[in-house]
Amino acid sequence: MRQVVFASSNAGKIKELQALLGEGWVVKSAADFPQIPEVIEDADSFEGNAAKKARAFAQATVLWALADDSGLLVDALEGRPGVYSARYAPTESERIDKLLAELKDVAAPLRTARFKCVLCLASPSGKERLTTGTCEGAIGFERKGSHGFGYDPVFVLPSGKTMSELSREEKSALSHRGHAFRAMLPELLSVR
Ligand code: ITT
Repeated sequence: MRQVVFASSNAGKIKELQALLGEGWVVKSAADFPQIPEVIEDADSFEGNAAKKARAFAQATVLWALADDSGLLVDALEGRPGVYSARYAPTESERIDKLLAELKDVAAPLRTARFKCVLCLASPSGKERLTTGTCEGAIGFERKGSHGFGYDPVFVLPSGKTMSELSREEKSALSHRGHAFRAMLPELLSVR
């Protein structure tokens, strides 16, 4: 069986990546390696943070490591929260409340936004590969749906549904993470 460690503590991301990988893999995550210190995400780009997380886990575990650095870029906020999406407010619910409050006077046509995901696959011997995926949408005025995680309940797709109204399979077919993952597949299949 192929083995990979997800350099992530985000349960939502881990579930989505695990489903995308499918059968035939032994998948570990940060929870299996409590001795590895938390990686400080101090790069100013998704690419920099993804590479930092993947490199740290590949070196510490001597396994291939896959890291995901992602976030929400809102046009009316000049790209914020961006790389700071996880740190925009203390909890998921407070992050959505803060986003809706910041956009309260912004009309529907100006609420455009996108999710971005950068994946980094790093080998224990120091090889690294980065892929990127984006997903276009807009920020709604209220939460809708019960699936997914993070900003999904207020991220409205061109279909009019929020990301939270999609099943995991439907989300992965069009999401930033799904696109970045499919671009990474050839490299993942070379993992032994
Ligand atoms: P790890 O670094 O441990 O992987 P994290 O949550 O700190 O977990 P990031 O620094 O990459 O991860 O922050 C990404 C944040 O962007 C995440 O916490 C969500 O708030 C948001 N986000 C990313 N992908 C998302 C998605 O598919 N749906 C909703 N929100 C998402």
